[in-house]
Amino acid sequence: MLPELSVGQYSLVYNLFSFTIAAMLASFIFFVLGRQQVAAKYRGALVMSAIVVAVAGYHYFRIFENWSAAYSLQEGVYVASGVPFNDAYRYVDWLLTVPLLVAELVAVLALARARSISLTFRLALAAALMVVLGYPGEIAADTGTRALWGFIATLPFLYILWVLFRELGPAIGRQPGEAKVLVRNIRLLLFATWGFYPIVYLLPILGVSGAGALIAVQVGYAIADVLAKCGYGVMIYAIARAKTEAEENGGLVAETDRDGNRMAVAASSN
Ligand SMILES: *C/C=C(C)/C=C/C=C(C)/C=C/C1=C(C)CCCC1(C)C
Repeated sequence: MLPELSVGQYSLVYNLFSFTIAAMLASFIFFVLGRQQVAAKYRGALVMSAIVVAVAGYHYFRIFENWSAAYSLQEGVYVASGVPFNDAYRYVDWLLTVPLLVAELVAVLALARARSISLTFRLALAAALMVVLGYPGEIAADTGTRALWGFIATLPFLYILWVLFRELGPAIGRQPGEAKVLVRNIRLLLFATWGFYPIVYLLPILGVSGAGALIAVQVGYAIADVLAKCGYGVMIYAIARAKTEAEENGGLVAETDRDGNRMAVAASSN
C-alpha cells in the first residue's frame, strides 16, 4: 500500500519525473545529431545511446502517468487512489537499456572484432540476467525471497564489474591520450550509478519503509537514471570525439597487439 504524502513530497517526485522525461528527450536529440561529429566506426555507440534514452524516456512517461494516477489529493494531502504503482516499468526498461549501455562502452573502445563480439555478448547477457533474476525478489512479499533473488542477481553484477575493471583494464590502458582518461572516468560513473540500484533494492530488507523511503527511492532512481543514461551517453560521445580527433590529426596508425586489440599508436609524436 502506498503511504500518504505531503504536497511537497508528492510534487518533488512529480517534478523530477517530468525533468527526467525532458532530459531523456534532449539527450536523444543530442545523440542523434552528435553522430555527425564522430568517425563512422563510433556511430553505432551513439545510435545505442539514442535508443537507450528513447526507451527510458518512454518508460518515464508511463511511470509519470502512473504516479499521477496512483495518488489523489484529499484535504491537502496525497492519499493512495487504489491504482497500484507499477514497478514492472523499471524492470522492463532495465532489461532493454542495461545490455545496451554495456554494449555502447565496448563499441566505443573499437577493439578487434572477435574480442568486441565476445565482450558484448558476455556483458549484455550478464546485464540481462541480473535484471531478470532481480525481478522475482522485487515483487516478492517476504524479505527472505527478496534477499535470495537479490543475492543471485548480484553474481552477474559482480561479473560485469570484474570484466570492466580487470579484463578490460589493459585494453583501456591502450586507448589514445584523452580517451584513456575519459574511459576510466566513464567506468567510475558506471560503478557509482549502477551501485545505487542494489542499495535501493536492499532497503525493504533493512526494514526501511514509509513515505520517506518511497520518496528517497523514486528520487534516487530518477537521478541515477539520468546520470547512467544521459550523462553516460554524453561521455560516450566525448570518448568518440576524442578518438576521432586523435585519429584525424595525429597521423595515427592502427595496430594490433598480442591480445588482438586494435590500438592507435602515434606514428610520430609531437
Ligand atoms: C538505466 C538503468 C540502469 C543502469 C539500471 C541498473 C540496474 C542495476 C545495476 C540493478 C542491479 C540489481 C542488483 C545488482 C541486485 C538486486 C537486483 C537489481 C536488479 C536491483
